[in-house]
Amino acid sequence: MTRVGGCIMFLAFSVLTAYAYAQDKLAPSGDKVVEIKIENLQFVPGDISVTPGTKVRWINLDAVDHDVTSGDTITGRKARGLTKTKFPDGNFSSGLFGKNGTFSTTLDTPGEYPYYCNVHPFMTGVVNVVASDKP
Ligand SMILES: [Cu+2]
Repeated sequence: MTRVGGCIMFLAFSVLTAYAYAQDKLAPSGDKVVEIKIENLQFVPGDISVTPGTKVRWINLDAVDHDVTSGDTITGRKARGLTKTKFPDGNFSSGLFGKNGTFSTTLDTPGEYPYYCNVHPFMTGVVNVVASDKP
């Protein structure tokens, strides 16, 4: 290797190292992401527990559009005769997203966050935000 070549290699290594360091700085330590898949008209897993500040990301693997709306629904036999069966609580609402689309939200306050899909109200899930490391 020539001396110039070695210098260029060293420079490239330095720049890459600095870049990696800068990238690392952008993501605060403890920045966690948990993914929930939407597949076959189901949220998978449908019930998860995360620590406060975790980013929860839903990814739609179905060919049809879905959304993620926090709140509760009443479905099936229990819904008969009811004029209102969806009860959004306003914590989060994704709007429709299609195949391979994602929606993310970060929940900082411990609690139970039920959610559903507006198009398919039988699709429900819950995110439990618990302060402990071991839910
Ligand atoms: Cu849906």
